[in-house]
Amino acid sequence: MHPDAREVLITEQQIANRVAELGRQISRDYAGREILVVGILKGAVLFLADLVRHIDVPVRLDFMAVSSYGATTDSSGVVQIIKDLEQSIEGRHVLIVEDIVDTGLTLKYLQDNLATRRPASLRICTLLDKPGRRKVPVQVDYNGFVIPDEFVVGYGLDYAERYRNLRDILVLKPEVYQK
Ligand code: PRP
Ligand code: 7HP
Repeated sequence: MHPDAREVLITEQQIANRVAELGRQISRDYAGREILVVGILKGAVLFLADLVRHIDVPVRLDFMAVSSYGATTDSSGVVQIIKDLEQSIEGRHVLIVEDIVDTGLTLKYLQDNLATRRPASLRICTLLDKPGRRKVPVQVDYNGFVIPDEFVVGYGLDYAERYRNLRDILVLKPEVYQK
């Protein structure tokens, strides 16, 4: 285990199994339709890359980058678009792919923003859900794992841009972000 981690919360194998299940479920739900998968940079990139390889309906990819955390473990609450989509989503079946829903502020903002662009449908898929931290309600359509209120890293998730490359999802030792 990484020396900055207190425990492994979800192993690489558990992630792989659950991502495959989510892909199968999404494929069934979208049978006969094309999905525009919107990945939210940067945390969702690893999850998205694995997920789309388990989806067997046609898929297009686009990405957005938003900012709310900076180099802290607390959301600022102010969401800013850093990079917008490259294509119109009007009339498309849009699936937002996120790594984690925490306060819900990021996804609520994205959902409201994308809904104004007149997609045919708009759903949310997140790998992790931390309901204990929610400030605004968000309707998540596909969720990998419900997790406790601990700061986690790995499989795309960072603390101050580090640890994204770790293969498991780990609980960070509090002294790492409290110093
Ligand atoms: C993280 C994560 C979500 C958001 C969730 O992004 O990827 O987008 O925070 O938090 P919320 O539910 O409290 O809004 P971050 O701003 O850390 O960017 P990153 O994906 O580049 O790490
Ligand atoms: C954002 C975020 N990024 C990494 N780990 C967590 O536990 C997080 N919650 N919200």
